[in-house]
Amino acid sequence: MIFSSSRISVVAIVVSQAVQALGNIQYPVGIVNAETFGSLNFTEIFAAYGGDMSNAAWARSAWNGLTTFARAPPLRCFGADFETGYDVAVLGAPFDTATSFRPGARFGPNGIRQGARRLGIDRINVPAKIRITDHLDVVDCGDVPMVLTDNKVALRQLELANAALLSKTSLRSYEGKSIAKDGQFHPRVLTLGGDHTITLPLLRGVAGVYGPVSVIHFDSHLDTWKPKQLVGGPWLPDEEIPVSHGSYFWYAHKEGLLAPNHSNIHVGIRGAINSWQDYDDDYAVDFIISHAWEAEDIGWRGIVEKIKATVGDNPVYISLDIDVLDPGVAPATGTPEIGGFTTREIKKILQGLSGLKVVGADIVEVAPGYDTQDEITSIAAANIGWEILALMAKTPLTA
Ligand SMILES: [Mn+2]
Repeated sequence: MIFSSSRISVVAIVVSQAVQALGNIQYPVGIVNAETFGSLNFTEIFAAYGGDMSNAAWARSAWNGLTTFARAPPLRCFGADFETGYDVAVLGAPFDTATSFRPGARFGPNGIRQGARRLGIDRINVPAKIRITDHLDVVDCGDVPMVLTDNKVALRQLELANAALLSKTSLRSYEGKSIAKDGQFHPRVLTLGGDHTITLPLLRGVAGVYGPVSVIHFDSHLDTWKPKQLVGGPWLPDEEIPVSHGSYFWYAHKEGLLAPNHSNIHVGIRGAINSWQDYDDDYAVDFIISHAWEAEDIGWRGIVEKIKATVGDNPVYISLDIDVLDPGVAPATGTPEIGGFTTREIKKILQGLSGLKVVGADIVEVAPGYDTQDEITSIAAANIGWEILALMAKTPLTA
């Protein structure tokens, strides 16, 4: 930051007056005076106290500095730092104008970052027995600027930003062949939403790089509704009905982004439906369903087995709606449903997915405005992101 010289002189006079007023009283911390003020070198001063003034160190503390996801280094991925290499990009998608009930998920990215302040990408995940930074260079790219006035344009902005990150080669490469269509190793993206509509442009990105992906969709709702079914509305004959946070998977299937033969799975489903036809329509877009009550009926082990049997050896995309958790542990979301997973259950299920080739992931529908004062939802969402990074760290994308 550059101060004008007149501002510096005004400040200098104020300091000088303060020094005079204090007279001979020696305050142990009073080291700035009119003589020293002009030559203060803040970089040197902080270095003497063990301060690292690099960009990477900016976000390395739990309670001061810049707030990034799990203290990942901040990076201008679309600007000055475009050439810098990394393995995983955390990306914010502040968008909530396609929700059917409570809006507010545009504040999700920074809510989740705030919830992640006590996490660290360089801290050890004890049950997973892994330190993410031993295996991956993770950066926080900040948020995609998404316009507030036109969903189509906003989603296109995200699609372009995501594709820009995926088009790079990752910092690390591995023995053997990559599962990417071009045989190269590309960065993976963990996106912080945003309402669930953002998953459509994100799936376009990974399907472009890896081909159709098996989606593991954690949610209380199916999100495979046909566009018209969800919104009804005033559409003219043949008019295109905009995508929403309940229909994006229908579009994804239509675009060929999902792996075929029912190799996609919803986990934690419990929302009410309008007709049993909804379940038939869901099956028609290549998903199978694991309901929330299976946590009791077959337990986390049974759910993990079901997921693994569904996705096989396919490239996997994890899309997690925070409403998969019970509103008792994650109330700050657009369409809460009682009877959801506990945070302990979701951690066991995610840790059970070790070995899957996770090509990308998103955490969506966190609307911090409805959160408790102690940020319970943001903390849950952040920890889920940290578990997903551990899965990425465990399994490189080799064929
Ligand atoms: Mn959803």
